[in-house]
Amino acid sequence: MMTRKLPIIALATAPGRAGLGVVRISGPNLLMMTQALFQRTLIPRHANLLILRDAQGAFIDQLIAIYFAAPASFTGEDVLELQCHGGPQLLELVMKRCLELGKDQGLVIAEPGEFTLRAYLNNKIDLAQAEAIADLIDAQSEAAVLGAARSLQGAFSSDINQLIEDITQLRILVESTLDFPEEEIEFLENAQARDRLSAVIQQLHALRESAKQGRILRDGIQLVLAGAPNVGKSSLLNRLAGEDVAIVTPIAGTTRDRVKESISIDGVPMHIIDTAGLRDTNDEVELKGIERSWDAIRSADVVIFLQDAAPHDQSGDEAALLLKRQILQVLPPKCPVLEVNNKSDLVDGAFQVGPEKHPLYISAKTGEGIEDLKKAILDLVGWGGSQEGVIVARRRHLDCLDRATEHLYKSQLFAKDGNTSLELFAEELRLAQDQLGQITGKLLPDDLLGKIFTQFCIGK
Ligand SMILES: Nc1nc2c(ncn2[C@@H]2O[C@H](COP(=O)(O)OP(=O)(O)OP(=O)(O)O)[C@@H](O)[C@H]2O)c(=O)[nH]1
Ligand SMILES: [Mg+2]
Repeated sequence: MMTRKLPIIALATAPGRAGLGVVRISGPNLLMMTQALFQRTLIPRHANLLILRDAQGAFIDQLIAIYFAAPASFTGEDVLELQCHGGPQLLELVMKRCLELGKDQGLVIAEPGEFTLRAYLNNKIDLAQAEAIADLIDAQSEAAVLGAARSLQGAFSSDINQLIEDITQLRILVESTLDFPEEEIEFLENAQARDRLSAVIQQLHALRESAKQGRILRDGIQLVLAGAPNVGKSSLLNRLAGEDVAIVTPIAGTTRDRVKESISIDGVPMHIIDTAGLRDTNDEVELKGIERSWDAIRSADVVIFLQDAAPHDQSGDEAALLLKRQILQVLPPKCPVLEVNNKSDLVDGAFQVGPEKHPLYISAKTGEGIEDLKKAILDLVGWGGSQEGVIVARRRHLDCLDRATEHLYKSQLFAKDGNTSLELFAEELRLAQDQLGQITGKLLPDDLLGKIFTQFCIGK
């Protein structure tokens, strides 16, 4: 897939019935194919109203064809877009006819992400922008759309490139000093190398923060509701979802399986998972459900540990404490647990509700405290609240930013040593730069490229 130059074709719109369906073809030279399809040469970038016929001359569809001549196209190759009527069978026929007529030139069905891959390989977009296209299409909230659009327009890439440029300047300084060892003595002071390095690290931190927000927007938060049976986990899910998704009864052990529902809090996608109440039981079905509860906790971004607010005896407190310890033991690293007391309506209002009060008191029944709970969840995951300027980012980007930061920290240490470690200082700068380059694809291990693009859908 990585190197093939054959023309490719795919349905660019979603499969199914619609007003329009768009078939897209990209290749090094499509003029002959358009000639064969429509018996004429198309004017580039014009909407051409044309009729497509099958091999016997029978009418298939009247469509709008737009021809983009290389390199002024999405992929950088010749591109032909056929805007047809959006019937699945009709589009099959259109594709079939194109494949027939393009056979001699080797026209094949595109692999997932292949159009975008070609755009990337032909330097139309960088890797972060290519990923932003997929993120824009998959965006689950308005904020995620805006964030992906910002990345696609190059906001993320230009921040990365600026950092790379700053590091390059530092490297040029160090390396020219290495070539003239007699000047080395004064280098670190004269060039204000340490200050400049600190400034780069600060900018990297800011970008990391923004990218972290962006990842939350892109992937959302896995929020797991866990606790003993009957504390009101399913009721809370229903309250947050605004509808009766899970069964609620006064019987302990009602929920046997995970129940998932996705909502959006302040534009942040939240995937809520209600779980079977955790307790010792001999019921085989319930045991299986409880195993799944633990699995959910193991892969959570945030766990709400729900308890019954009604006063209980000491044994109840001890059981809760034990359960909390067990949960803390299996949590993924850095996953926060929010302790929440439910059924506040059953307790006299002797406590105050507020995100700063722990544990938080809520009532899934009346809705009391739910807004504070939402705020507390967003705080816990580090959601800054402002979607202004957020760029959508991926785990891969965060990892690169983290590794770049590590290398800059190391170079900072070597800078402390003064001139004895100048070469190591320069080497760490180079490594940091490599990591940043991986984000935009300037420096990318080959296998990674394939991995990134095969996650796209066909037609992108
Ligand atoms: N008064 C009051 N009752 C509640 C509240 N939340 C839940 N309940 C009741 O508590 C009982 C158990 O609620 P569920 O939501 O099924 O509890 P659960 O934690 O999902 O229970 P399991 O699925 O068995 O683990 C039901 O009778 C609910 O109506 C609340 O805030 N106030
Ligand atoms: Mg339940």
